Amino acid sequence: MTEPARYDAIVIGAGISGMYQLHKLRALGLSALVLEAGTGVGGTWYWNRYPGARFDSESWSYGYSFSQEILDEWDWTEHFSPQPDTLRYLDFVADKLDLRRDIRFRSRATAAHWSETAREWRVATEDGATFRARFLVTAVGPLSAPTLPDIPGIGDFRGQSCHTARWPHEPVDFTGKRVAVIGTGATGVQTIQEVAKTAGRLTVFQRTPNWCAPLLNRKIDRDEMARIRADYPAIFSRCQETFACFIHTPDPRGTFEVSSKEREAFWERLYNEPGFGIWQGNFRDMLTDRAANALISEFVARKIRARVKDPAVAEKLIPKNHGFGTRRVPLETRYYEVYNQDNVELVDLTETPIERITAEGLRTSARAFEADIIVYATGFDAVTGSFDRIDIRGTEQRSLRDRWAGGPETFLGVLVDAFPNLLMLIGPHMALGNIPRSIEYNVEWVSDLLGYAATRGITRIEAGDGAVAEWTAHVRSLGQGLLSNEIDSWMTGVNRNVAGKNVRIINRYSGSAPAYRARCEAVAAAGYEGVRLE
Ligand code: NA7
Repeated sequence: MTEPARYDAIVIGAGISGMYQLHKLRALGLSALVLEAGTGVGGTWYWNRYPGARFDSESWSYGYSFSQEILDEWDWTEHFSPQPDTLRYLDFVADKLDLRRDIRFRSRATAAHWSETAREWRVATEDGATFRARFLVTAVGPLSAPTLPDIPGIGDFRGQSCHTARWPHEPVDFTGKRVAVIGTGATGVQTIQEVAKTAGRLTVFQRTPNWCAPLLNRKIDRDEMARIRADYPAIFSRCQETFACFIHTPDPRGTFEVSSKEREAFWERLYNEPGFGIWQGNFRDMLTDRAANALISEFVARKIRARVKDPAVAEKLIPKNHGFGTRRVPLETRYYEVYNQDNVELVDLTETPIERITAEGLRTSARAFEADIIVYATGFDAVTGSFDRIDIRGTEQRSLRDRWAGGPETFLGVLVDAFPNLLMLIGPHMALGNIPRSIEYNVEWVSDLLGYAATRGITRIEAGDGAVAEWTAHVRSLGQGLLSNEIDSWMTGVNRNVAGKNVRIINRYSGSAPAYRARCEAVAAAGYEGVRLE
């Protein structure tokens, strides 16, 4: 019997965070192995190949900022990059940094167990392999465990069916086909507006409408790319200062501090600007003051009514159980106009729920729908789901899944006590804004900690007494008073397709990114106060 190969660190996931983490581990002189379930790099952008998938962040604010060479050599061609280009970008980065030689593809991690005696993690993959490492870094992503709807008969359908996050690598042709799309989140919206262009008949099955706003994407030509490149230092320093690392940040004014004329003009401007400005750059009280939120919601409702010809359909598309911005705002390109097309029908599942999937299509309480293709845009077991799918066991074989059954508990979103040498990237309790900006900070903080440990002969890192309780209480208190925590969504940890995920929890940090970084800096500056280093 030979012992499994041993590394200084194992990273689970070769998406944006795992790729950068590998690069940083090498720079520290540590041996590293990345385990990746897919056949290529890219994580989210590898898996989500559905038609219409693209950024809602400005491309030039989203890419890696750490390498001047990458910034110099990569040209973005659209302000909001489509998935195939983004995947090409991540492949380019993997080539540039020569990452693939330390990535084991087709390797889904199924278990990770801590051995106190060996002071190491043992990680098993689906294909039966085992690896050992002093440190385990999870780079599994907050939106990477897709969930199919809990509807009877899902295996009975005889046509083609696919979850958007498990899209085939070969293109799917919708031309003239009868297509059913279930789900109207950010993914559903992008899919629907694309499929509607060619489908013979598209039926959208909507349970909860979302407040969508225009994306206003444009191409980037060479001259504009040159200007963007010259502007990179300013762009990235702006992203460091904003609330959620976007180029947009809340307006310091309150909704009622301006006249109704000024307010209307401001919203009109935001609605006609590209990107998340209307969500991330709106009045500062939009997500905390009910009256303010009701006003912006009414503004967006008016836009929807103006864009959808049939007033009854428009009303179905206007959310009634939550205000604008309290769930993730899908950005759209002529999404509402899709419902003016003769080949598109909207089915409101609150009136007529789906009873079952059948061999020919699906059946609601009102009637049967035949389909050639069913698209499940039904989302993810978010934030903790990708951890739950791995049997992670810390000291005394305690399970992380059990530990987090009542909601995640962490220190800085990076460490959990009783799970020594486990370091999480973009885990629970992290801010989820313009995510690569948070990823870079997260990876650099973790790498600094590992470097600190390496130079001091530290072989065991664990959140100290009280640190997890204090940070968890802090994260929970930040969530108080936020209207977004009063509605079910992946942001509140609710997914009714997953057993035990029907209660709202605080799973993400809702303070500002600068405040988060300040706390992490203070911890590091005090010799990693709150972390037990042995
Ligand atoms: P979301 O935003 O979680 O959306 C999932 C959608 O699927 C949503 O409209 C759900 O309705 C719907 N859904 C889920 N289960 C069912 C069942 N059983 N029946 C009918 N409809 C269902 O996921 P996305 O992939 O769109 O986006 C996730 C994030 O990834 C996104 O915000 C980006 O940041 C990237 P519901 O609202 O639950 O009533």
